[in-house]
Amino acid sequence: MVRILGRANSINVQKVMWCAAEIGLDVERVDIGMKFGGNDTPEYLAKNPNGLIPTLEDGDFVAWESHTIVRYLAEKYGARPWWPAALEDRTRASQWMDWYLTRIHPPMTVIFWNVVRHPPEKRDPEAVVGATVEAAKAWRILDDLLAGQDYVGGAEPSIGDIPVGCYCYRWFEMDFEKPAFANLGAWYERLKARAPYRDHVMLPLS
Ligand SMILES: N[C@@H](CCC(=O)N[C@@H](CS)C(=O)NCC(=O)O)C(=O)O
Repeated sequence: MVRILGRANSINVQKVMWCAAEIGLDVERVDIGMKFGGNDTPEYLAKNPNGLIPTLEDGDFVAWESHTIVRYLAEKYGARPWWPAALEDRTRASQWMDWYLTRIHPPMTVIFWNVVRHPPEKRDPEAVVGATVEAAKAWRILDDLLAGQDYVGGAEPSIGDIPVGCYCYRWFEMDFEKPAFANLGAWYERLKARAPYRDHVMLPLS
């Protein structure tokens, strides 16, 4: 059985678990990271020298980097629409996965740590304000796109929805002042209608 090493409240583990559930793949997830520890042992570092989660084990094959794992699972075990049939559609999906890394992740991680994860005395409200401006510039791009289509790759969901869809939950559910995005909100409602998204992404933020 495929094993995913990583705690359930990690956004990077959530991407992989959501993907596995959408393609109907049973995986075993092992709690590793933060309060569970286990990611700094020689045994873990031999699998993932970054000491980060998630790590995939599929028989003897080991891989890390959540987006790489999502692509691997969708290509090996999935089918369309999650792994699009046409190269152009897969490339479009991949584009939004890379866009997450360069445009959405940097400001959203600042917001997350300063609204949720840092203890109150360590939170920096100014940093949240600045990061919200940056995040909103990026979300605006996706909001504009979603005015004309239901999912980031077009009419059907795909792996392209997965990373940004995970941050969409955090954007809407974290308690901080933010601009409204109607199309993004409608897409969020479509994601919320999916049991795999509710089961693996919509977990209490911690
Ligand atoms: N680019 C990596 C980032 C991995 C990463 O930063 N993981 C975080 C959790 S979201 C981590 O391992 N933190 C240390 C820990 O949980 O102990 C990926 O997408 O897999």
